[in-house]
Amino acid sequence: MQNTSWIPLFPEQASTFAWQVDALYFYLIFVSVAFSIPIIAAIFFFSMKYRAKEKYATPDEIHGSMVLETVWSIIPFVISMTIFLGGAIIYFQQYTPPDDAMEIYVVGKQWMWKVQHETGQREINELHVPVGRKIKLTMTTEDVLHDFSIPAFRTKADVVPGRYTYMWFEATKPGKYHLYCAEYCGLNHSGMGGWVYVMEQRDFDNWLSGNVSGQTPVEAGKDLFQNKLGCASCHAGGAGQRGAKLEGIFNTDVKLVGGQTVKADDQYLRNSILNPASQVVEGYQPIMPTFKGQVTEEQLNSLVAYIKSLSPGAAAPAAGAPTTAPAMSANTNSAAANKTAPTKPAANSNK
Ligand code: HEC
Ligand SMILES: [Cu+2]
Repeated sequence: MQNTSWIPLFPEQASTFAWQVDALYFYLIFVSVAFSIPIIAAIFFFSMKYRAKEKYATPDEIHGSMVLETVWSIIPFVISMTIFLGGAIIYFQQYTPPDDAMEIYVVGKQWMWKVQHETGQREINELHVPVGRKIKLTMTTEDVLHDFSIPAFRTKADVVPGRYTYMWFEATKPGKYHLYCAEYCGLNHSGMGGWVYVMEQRDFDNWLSGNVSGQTPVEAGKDLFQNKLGCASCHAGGAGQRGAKLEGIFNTDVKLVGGQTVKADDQYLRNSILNPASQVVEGYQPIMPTFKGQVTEEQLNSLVAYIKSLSPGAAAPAAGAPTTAPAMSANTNSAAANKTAPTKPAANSNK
């Protein structure tokens, strides 16, 4: 959406974070100005008042003032603490994704953003989200460091090779907002951007239904797990099971050989697939082969999503979310059926 302010110094405010970040920023500007102006005025005033009237005059000595020292220590202390608190509160909010967020996977790659929705839709350099819903992005990259940045939402986060980083936001206004890579990542870094489309829930549902594109991450993960990568040959239940139990482990504590305990979060699952020998589960032999180099980041996301789906209580908070999409993705192999299912796109479509 176009910036309509008369001096376009700031991007639009389009998320719940935006006013907070701006308020903090204006407060910093206010504090800087409120100190700079009196200091500059005092420099001029004193240079006039105390200018040398006679050469080699001996000025009066000053022996210090307890009151003055105390005042000019305490006031700046209080001010800097307000700045610290403001920053800390916003930081913790932004970097603590809520549990009930809708999850979307993002993979950075020189020089594009690949996005996958839980319902299977994929997009490149575009991100469609519904307005007024909490959205959590789980992000990683196939090559170098990138940084996912949406100025209108006042949020950005590094996207780091070999691990997951997270970002969350809640868009407040339908519209089209710039999306950037904010970390220099090579020749076409400046072209690594796109658009975030914030839509009314109804329009978003229509968009989802018009874009059914194959497997959901969980389905893709299941396929990899059972057929393509042969994980099931060790991990399927039954008498011959050689691999650790995966059902219900997400977000629980796992005991490792050596007595250590780790939490089975996304990072741990990811690492268990890439470097199984580095964290061996207690009671098992380190026989699991590494899958490093054999799976792409997107496949890894799918495997992790699938393993998470084996722990229904702990994962998949989006299941209860108000969207018709999961029902529609059930008949993915019938695109025609999907086209006719939903009502006509709303007149105020924001695309
Ligand atoms: C050769 C048998 C074998 C294969 C094939 C195998 N695993 Fe494993 N896996 C194991 C064993 C044994 C463990 C427990 C010891 C360890 O942590 O390395 C394990 C542990 C794990 C863990 C950690 C489980 C926990 O309870 O903390 C995950 C996650 C996992 N495997 C996923 C996979 C995935 C995904 C694949 C396929 C890409 C796969 N495994 C293929 C044998 C296997
Ligand atoms: Cu980049």
